[in-house]
Amino acid sequence: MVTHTMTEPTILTETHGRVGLIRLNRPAQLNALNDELMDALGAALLAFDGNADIGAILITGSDEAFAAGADIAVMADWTYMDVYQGGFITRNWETIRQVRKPIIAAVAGYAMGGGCELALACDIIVAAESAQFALPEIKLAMLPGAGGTQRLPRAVGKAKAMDMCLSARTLSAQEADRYGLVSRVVPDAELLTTALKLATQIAGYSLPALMAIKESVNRAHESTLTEGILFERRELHARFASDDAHEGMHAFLDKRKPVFQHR
Ligand code: CO8
Repeated sequence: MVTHTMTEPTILTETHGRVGLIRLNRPAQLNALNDELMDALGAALLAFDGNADIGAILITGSDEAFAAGADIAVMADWTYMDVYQGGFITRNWETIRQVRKPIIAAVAGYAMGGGCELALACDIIVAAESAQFALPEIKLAMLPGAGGTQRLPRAVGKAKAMDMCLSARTLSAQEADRYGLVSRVVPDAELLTTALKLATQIAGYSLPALMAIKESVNRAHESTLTEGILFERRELHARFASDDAHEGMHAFLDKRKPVFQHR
């Protein structure tokens, strides 16, 4: 299903089996992320997250741009009070953190500033060969303020993160792959089919197990090793309360395909 409104929508949503697909849709602005788009993106993410028929979410842009960053035209004259009292970023950029289902970013072309940060907030990044990743906010005398200074070093380490944040260095898809910023690189023509295939594969697994894995991996950044291992152990024990885990193990032993009920 494609969603249409009278004015051109800033995002388009479709479902493909158990995959919810969100396309960023401001082509004339290279998908620059304004409030309208971020509000719509947040609402679509929460709707898919709350939909029992969806197991994984895919976010993509156009062939030219995943997103060229926050909308500079909108921000140029904002004051401190505008952004502080308005809760800029917190208000609608952080919705993605609430999503418990796996989110895959399929990135072609520019992933700049907030576009790169949006991709970094996803769980898996599949990059087309044309993808370019940068945090160029320093050129505006700004800073990567949608999680970039925190998620990038966790992804690629301090050396590459400082280089990118302080010099505005752009990484090619191959460099991003080598440094650990992306999960896979594919030819541009195969981006969406590969990402959809991956999302479909993931969405076919047991949803509560996927959610537990996502939460556990994310916990690795939030805790000591001892605390993280304890969290993981609790999540593992909780799998034994799930019908799907028993079905998965018995199906293996019976040499048949498991039938998951997502519970
Ligand atoms: N915001 C608004 N409009 C944009 C943006 C943007 N981020 N990026 C591109 N556009 C618009 C251009 O203004 C242009 O519009 P028009 O046709 O009306 O002139 C159209 O998109 C096409 O862009 P270009 O003509 O520039 O296309 P090129 O192919 O020549 O260049 C680039 C593509 C290299 C991506 C270039 O557009 C560019 O450098 N864009 C800005 C990238 C950038 O600086 N991004 C970071 C923005 S700041 C940010 O994301 C912060 C995130 C959260 C923290 C908030 C603090 C800032």
